[in-house]
Amino acid sequence: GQIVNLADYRPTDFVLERVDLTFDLHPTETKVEARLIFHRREGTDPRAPLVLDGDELVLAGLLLDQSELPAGQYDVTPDGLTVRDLPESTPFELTITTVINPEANTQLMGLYRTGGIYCTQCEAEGFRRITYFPDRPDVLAPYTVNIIADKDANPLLLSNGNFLGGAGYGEGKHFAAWFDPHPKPSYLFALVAGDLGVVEDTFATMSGREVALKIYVEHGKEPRAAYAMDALKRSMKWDEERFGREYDLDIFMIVAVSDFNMGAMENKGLNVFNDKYVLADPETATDADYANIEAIIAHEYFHNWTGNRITCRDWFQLCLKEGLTVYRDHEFSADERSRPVKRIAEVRHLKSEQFPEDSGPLAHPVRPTTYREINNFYTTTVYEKGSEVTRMIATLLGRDLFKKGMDLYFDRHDGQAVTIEDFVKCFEDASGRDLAQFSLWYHQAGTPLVTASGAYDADSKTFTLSLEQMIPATPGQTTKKPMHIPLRMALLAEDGAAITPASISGAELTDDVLHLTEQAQEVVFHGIPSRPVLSLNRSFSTPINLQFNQSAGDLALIAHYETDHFARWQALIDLGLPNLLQAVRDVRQGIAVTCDSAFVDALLAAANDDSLEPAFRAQALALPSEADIARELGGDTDPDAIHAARRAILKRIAETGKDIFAALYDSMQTSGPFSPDAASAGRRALRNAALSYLSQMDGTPTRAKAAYDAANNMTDLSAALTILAHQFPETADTTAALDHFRARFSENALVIDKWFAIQAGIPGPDALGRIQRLMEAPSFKRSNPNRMRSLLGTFAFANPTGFGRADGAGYNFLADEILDIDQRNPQLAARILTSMRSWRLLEPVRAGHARSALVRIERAGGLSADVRDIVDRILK
Ligand code: B3K
Ligand code: ZN
Repeated sequence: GQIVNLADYRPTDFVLERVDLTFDLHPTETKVEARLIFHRREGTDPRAPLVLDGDELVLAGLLLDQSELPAGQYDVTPDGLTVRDLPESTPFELTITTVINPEANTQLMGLYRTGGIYCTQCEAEGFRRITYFPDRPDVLAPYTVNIIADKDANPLLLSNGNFLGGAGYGEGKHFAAWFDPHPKPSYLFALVAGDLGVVEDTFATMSGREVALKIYVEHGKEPRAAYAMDALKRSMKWDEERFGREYDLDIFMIVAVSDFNMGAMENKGLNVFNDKYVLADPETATDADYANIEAIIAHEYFHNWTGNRITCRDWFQLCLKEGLTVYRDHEFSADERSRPVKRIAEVRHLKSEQFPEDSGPLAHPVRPTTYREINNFYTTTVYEKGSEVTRMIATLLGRDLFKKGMDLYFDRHDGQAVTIEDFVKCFEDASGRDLAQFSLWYHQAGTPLVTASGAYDADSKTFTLSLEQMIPATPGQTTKKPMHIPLRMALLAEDGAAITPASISGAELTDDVLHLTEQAQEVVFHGIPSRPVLSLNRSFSTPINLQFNQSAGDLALIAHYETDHFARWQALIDLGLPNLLQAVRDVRQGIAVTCDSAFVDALLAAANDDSLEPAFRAQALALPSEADIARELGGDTDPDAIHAARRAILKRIAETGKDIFAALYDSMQTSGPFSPDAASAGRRALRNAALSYLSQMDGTPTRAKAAYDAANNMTDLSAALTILAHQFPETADTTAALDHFRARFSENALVIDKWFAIQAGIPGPDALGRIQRLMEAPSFKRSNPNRMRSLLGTFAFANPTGFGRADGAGYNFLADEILDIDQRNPQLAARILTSMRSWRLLEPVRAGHARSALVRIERAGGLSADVRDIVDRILK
């Protein structure tokens, strides 16, 4: 890949007016005729050639205004087509015929085959694998699409927009025509053809239009699409109520496919989904699966306005649609479920995925200024930190002004391809607030470190808070400016009551938001009658690392009294972390692990507090992961020591809380028919957390085995199986349960993915051998991304002791696999390779092994641009 720089952006020389595509589908030789009407953009060089992108295309015909083009007037290269001597001022029509091979398309970009159907994935640069085209997001046009295909094999012919009509075509073929009136960039193009079952419904929009809703799945799987349909209707309603956004076509379709590089794709009117995020029933889907389906259905639907109606000027602006749409889907889930529990889950995810990215070799700004391979920028920074930045705008402006800014954005930019600057300007104009400093959140990479310390003076009745911010250096950015950091806060009295200061100096305070804008700031709260306990960064109002040495007593008080339940959870984590970190040091020195009883007591008090929702209590019981602990330690990672230390703390909690856990295990049982609602899911989560602790205490698989046998839904079944496999590997009970599970669900690929993932996560040095044996299983399909992610992805991302085996065999194995996958599916290979991004934090011996494995990848011949980009940056 060539380096692409934001600074080099300029509009195209030609304006695309209309696109007319005809597909004659064939598994190995699909013919695509593209009729493109262009005119030269006013004010551009009248001799400039038309340069179109292309990738792995065979050009079979080229006409200008219906006449053959002389060979001298165009050039074809491996990455494009250049046409010269085009009309100066009149529109012209270019007719391009290409031949492509969907069957051979293992990259899953462009037009490919999966499970016997034709499907497309065009974002970011897949459309150029279909025809020669100005394949960039700022080229918008209405599309007409004609699809011709064998009728028996492909009764269904779908594309974007509204259905125009269809008819027989002779020789057993038929055709269908679609028209999408909304000008769109090529990355939103979609085509699906094949034989699928359908679930149908309708939605009446707020202005009274009826929209046909269709979800297409493999025949026989229709009942498993009911929840997705329900989530879709709720999303449509929510977007009308919360953002005033109405759907804009006669039909909205979702197609579920089993081979897909990511979660789903928001193509206009025709979303294509990884079937993992569509199909669910109680027997085969966990509560987490249901929640993911709801969130992803919502996310892709919300893109219709944030992404499709208003799109990105260039790929540097990716967070314009992704950060904003993630924010919208987070808000949707918070409204549909429990806001604090949702926030806890978001922050856990942000800290475990985005924080490591932002502190390692792959760190980049939310709005980057340079890339080599755009596929590698669909990152947790662009998505999740991008969402956090949007959330902070909402926090700074307050609900009403934020809404005013969003309305202005929809109004001002509908139908356009715009930039982050355009987006931010809408909030400045709506609120009158200067967001220049705030915008650094888009441009400066790295997680800010905020250091806080407080001092109470009883004589003057003042509480002084000293705040300092530091933005760490990141690749390409050594010096940083101070940012605008909105910290929600509360002051609590010893009895937990809120203290309202008489006045404050040294910082702006709006509602409960304290504005840190300088590198260092001293904030004085006046009229404080007694020593306050400060709850800082409530609801995680800003994505920072906070260094604030609060006493265990203060944290316990927050954990007990804060009205913001996120802050309660955070206080419990902050109570626990020092114990976990000390335990790691103790294990490494061969000393017995101890644990502060203030932490265990606070944790058990929360677990046992019936006034709290069960889902919250389950979150409280879920200790930071081994990777989280490694991150907090900040280097010299010894995965075995971390594992042993965490286990020791878990055991201590289990023993102290055994009566509580036993009682919870009984009382949290749900009765009646299964319901995936958040409250029932919370009860199951708490019950299974209790089961896990009880099993730790028992030290035998008996209880988990009984739970496995009694389970009547996938949440409980997979929880019990995970406890068996991870706590009691290779026991007779575990082996029997794994065999039973495989046999029972052998026909269901998504459940077999769980079977692979659970085993890939079994800790310890035997993991690698297990992975290698599992890869020999008949059900292991290398061409299926879900299967690869469930086995290799889980091993590399979520099994620190197995993958990080001291002899380096795990890293070496992964290097071989990456090189192999890269031959077929570079995007997948590059994604799995990012699991090695934190290699420099390992203790020296492991770091050496990891480095050699990476160097081996770097030196291998024939790397894709995707893997080349990641490995170069990780090693730099
Ligand atoms: N926009 C797609 C992601 C496309 C990834 C391309 N490599 C799904 C989403 O974010 O909604
Ligand atoms: Zn998205």
